Amino acid sequence: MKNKLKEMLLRGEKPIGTFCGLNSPTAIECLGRTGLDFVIIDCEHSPAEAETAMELIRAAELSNLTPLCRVRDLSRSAVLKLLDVGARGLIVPNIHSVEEVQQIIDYAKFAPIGQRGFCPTRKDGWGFDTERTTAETMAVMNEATLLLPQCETKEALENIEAITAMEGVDGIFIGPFDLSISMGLPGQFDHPTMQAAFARIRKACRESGKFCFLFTGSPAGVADGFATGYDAMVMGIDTLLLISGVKSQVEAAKKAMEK
Ligand code: 3PY
Ligand code: MG
Repeated sequence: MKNKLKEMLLRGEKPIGTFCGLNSPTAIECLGRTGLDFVIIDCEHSPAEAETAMELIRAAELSNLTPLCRVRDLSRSAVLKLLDVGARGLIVPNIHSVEEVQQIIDYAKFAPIGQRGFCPTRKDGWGFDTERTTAETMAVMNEATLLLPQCETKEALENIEAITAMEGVDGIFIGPFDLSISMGLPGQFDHPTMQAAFARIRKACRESGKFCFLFTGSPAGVADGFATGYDAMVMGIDTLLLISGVKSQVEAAKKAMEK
């Protein structure tokens, strides 16, 4: 049970991922040929549910992309189903408090860290992948599964040091849009108050030995993010990448036609 993304993070490499909104296994296979390291199947903002996520996870595994999922809500089944179909990590949106994070840890991590429910499922080849005991599988899965609450509310920001210190939290995923909205500065990522918030989250992650992920819309944003000290960058959404890629080709074609 490997997690290529986690191995890259531990080696201090610079993994780049993107969100899936197309929800097509073929699109994931195409992404596997682009140099990306991981994909995030988005069950929050896209229509995908766990059944669709399973097919997309299969495609990602075949394409050497680490499959992460963003959960649709904070319910037990939302967390458990995505892990059972093979997500190698969960992004958890709209977090406010330590109590909410503890609930998510309880759902997502096996004992002794949490109270995740056990059943032979796709995650461990229905029990046929290895000769491991149940206890060994639980320990391996805890290790190979990244739990990344999002910091995207002002309440989560206020509690960020306590959240990053929690056992079971592997890192923080900053949602710049929702955080800026929650702080009354929609989309103003360069505002000094936002920059101070981002720095506070990075510091909390660094001091507790946790990974810090940031979402950005552009290649320049990826380079800036790594230069600033983020551990992983998420560049856009496959839908947007499709539109901008085709749009620039159409524009280039029209320009060439003028010659
Ligand atoms: C946000 O910016 O709010 C996000 O959740 C990015 O995915
Ligand atoms: Mg968000």
